[in-house]
Amino acid sequence: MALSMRAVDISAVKRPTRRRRGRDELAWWRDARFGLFIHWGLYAIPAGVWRGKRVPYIGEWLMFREKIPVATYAKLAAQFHPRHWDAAAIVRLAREAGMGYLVVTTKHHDGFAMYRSSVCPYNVVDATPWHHDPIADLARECRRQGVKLCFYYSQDLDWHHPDGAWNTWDYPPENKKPDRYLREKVLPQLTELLTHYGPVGMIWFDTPLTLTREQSAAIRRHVKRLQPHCLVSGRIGHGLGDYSLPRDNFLPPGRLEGDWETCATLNHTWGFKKHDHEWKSAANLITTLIDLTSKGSNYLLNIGPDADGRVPAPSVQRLRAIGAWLRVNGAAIHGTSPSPFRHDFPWGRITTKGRTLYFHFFAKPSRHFQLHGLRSRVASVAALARPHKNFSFSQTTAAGTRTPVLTIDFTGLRFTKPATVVAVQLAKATAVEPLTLQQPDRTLTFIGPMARVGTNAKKPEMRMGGNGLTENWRNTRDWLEWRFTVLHPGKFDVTVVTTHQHLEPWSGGHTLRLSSAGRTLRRKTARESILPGLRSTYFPQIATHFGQLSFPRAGTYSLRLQAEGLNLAKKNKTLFSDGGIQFSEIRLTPAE
Ligand code: FHN
Repeated sequence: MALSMRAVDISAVKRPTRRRRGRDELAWWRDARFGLFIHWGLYAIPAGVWRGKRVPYIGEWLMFREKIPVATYAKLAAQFHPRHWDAAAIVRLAREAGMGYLVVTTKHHDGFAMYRSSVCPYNVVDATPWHHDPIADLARECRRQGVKLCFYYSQDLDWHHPDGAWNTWDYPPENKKPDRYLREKVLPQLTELLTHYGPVGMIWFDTPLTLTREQSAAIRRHVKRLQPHCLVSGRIGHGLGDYSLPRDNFLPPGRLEGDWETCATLNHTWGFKKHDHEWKSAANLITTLIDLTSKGSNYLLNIGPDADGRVPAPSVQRLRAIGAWLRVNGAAIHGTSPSPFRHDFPWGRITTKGRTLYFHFFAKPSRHFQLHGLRSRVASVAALARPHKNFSFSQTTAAGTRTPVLTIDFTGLRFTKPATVVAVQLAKATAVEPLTLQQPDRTLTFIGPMARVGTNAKKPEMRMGGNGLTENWRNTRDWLEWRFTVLHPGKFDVTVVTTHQHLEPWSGGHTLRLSSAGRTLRRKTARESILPGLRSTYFPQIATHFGQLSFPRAGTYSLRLQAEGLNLAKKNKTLFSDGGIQFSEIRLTPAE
């Protein structure tokens, strides 16, 4: 398939994977919440530079970007002799970071096996002067140090095998026989991986772009036949995974249903690139871990060792910083369940374990902190780091509504950056208000997953994607509608936020009609500003100001958002985007 990589991130699964397995098979993975991704292969040698030129895009895609012939790229193997490879140190680093599993590239899209393979001599033992199997080292160390071993395997894209997908510069597409590639390479290599290294936690399949449902199902069956408890990642395609994956580096707008994992980079690349120095801060990574955990998503965070096997120092520092935070606050992450609320809070996030709610504050809470919507009775409140000091609290009902309000007196709370955790013990099981609620800072945020999808047609065409964004919103018949509670009446500025993957075109210029409290606002979505925050890094949150709405009294209202005119430019439709309205949220902020 000819494709310009300029506009493509090949990370998505088109349809979220349904939860298919019993809870037990996923239990270790859900408990871990946090894992280490390792992208290591021949691409670490050029490290993003080819024939003296810096090659844009992620490092492991260099062969594709430069259309390097197989015979030329394969010569890199002769230079692969990593003097500093230390599997024990890498597994120790994962443990120190508080990670419970590790996913290592056994074969990436370049087709080079990073383990001893008798299926194909294009592997690290036979083709390099190192003659060594690093996957065997990792398997041994994972066993010894108690980290679950998982394998990344590129089942679809393979630029080395004549029948693998997407190398059309060496091998004309019309001659390709994908079944032969599966028979000759994929299935026998999976047999090796699942029979030579002991129990494998998961095969992390990736980029399901050309394989049919039958082919993906055959791969899944093969894995389960060899190791019935081995999980299969969502990117096996066709909804056949044991859990779902959104696109790389994606942070959902609210809590997700089912099992999810976001994989993410520490800088921008997966495979080592010597010029990529844009490292995310430790604070950014810790708050991302909290955010994802509160939404029911695991966090798989990547390192890309260099050609000598060294993990870049900034990666090590950041993973250790996350570990230091988790040593104090790990109880609020590991083994937790998502927030009982579907929406985010302006002050932080919530995770849960049994009858404990963990409030993760991203800034020091005000002395009289308030939470709207918790129906359960609270038994006690204490900081996780200092469990002996209890904070006093009260539970009341907001005037004019039946919304419960919890007030905590945080006098004496020591706030530590980037996040301080407070454990709120409930007297009984958790119960919360299901509607969108005005927050104590008076803002209101309407997210897709809390909306009802309505239509003037027989059936809506628009869907709410499992990752919390709208899909196929390409008509004027469907709408989103929310019921919500206003506690503090007044006038509000209304902002509609849409999004896109940053390498792809943004689909804007849609005329939307927003109606609530007897008023209708109309605007064309325009890139007026980009909201600051973690989510905007890879999926810019594009804000269009829609005007103002007033709510005269406290109570329950409804709000509807519908398209009146669509801009369905062809260029906005890509492999991963339907080109329609990519709705993220509506924000109401007090106007005065
Ligand atoms: O194409 C790959 C990419 O190289 C990298 O392995 C990421 C990790 O999620 N997966 C694909 C892109 O989504």
